[in-house]
Amino acid sequence: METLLRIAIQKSGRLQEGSLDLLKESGLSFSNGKEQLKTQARNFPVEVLFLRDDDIPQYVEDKVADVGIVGENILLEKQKKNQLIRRLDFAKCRLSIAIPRAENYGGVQSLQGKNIATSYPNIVKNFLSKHNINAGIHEISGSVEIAPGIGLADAICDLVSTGGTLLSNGLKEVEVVMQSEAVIIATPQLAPEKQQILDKLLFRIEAVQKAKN
Ligand code: PRT
Ligand code: ZN
Repeated sequence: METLLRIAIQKSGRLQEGSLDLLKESGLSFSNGKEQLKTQARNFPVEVLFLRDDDIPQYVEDKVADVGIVGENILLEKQKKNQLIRRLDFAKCRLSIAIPRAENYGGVQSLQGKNIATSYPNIVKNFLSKHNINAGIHEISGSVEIAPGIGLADAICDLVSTGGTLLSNGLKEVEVVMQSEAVIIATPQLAPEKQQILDKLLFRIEAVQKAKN
């Protein structure tokens, strides 16, 4: 049986199109993607799995997928056995702390004793302990920006790209915790035949990236 490299990408959302475009621009052609949960390239030994981005690091750790495309924010948050192989130059954003616009901010120390709502508890925990801040973390999975307005938290930590969402929720960005973009992750040790396929794909991806810059 032919060895296939299994690549997990986001099923739908902000990473989906960029991920699929990258594979197509690298010369891979697919019969169809979106409705199927799995599709095989016609002209390259690659199989694509469509998953929720949050699940991809675990699938890669468990070797259900060999490689995945996720945001660096997800890679860092999930703390799985994943290797960062390459940054991909799309889905750029930052993970930032924001507070109500009317409030004064005197540096990270102002977060002492506050309650922070976020979908990224591990990243926030590390950030706070690095700065010796004791603050409560309130984990919520979506609509984080409304938390201060409804009295659920004093501050939030969420992804920002244009800043429009913060603005329309009466918040201001006060700390950038990390910068993020789409990245390729892989299991720490790929079988040699799979590594060969990945190397060939990475070579093509590099050519695509060079042509764009
Ligand atoms: O269903 P699934 O779990 O797969 O998708 P999801 O809803 O978790 O993720 P999705 O599709 O929203 O985002 C996927 C990835 O895109 C994120 O993990 C980031 O790596 C990246 N990305 C880039 C962003 C943004 N930019 C972004 N702006 N993800 C989310 N946002 C949201 C942000 O959470 C906030 O609500 O957009 C809003 C802010 O945008 P601005 O432009 O108003 O600042
Ligand atoms: Zn998600």
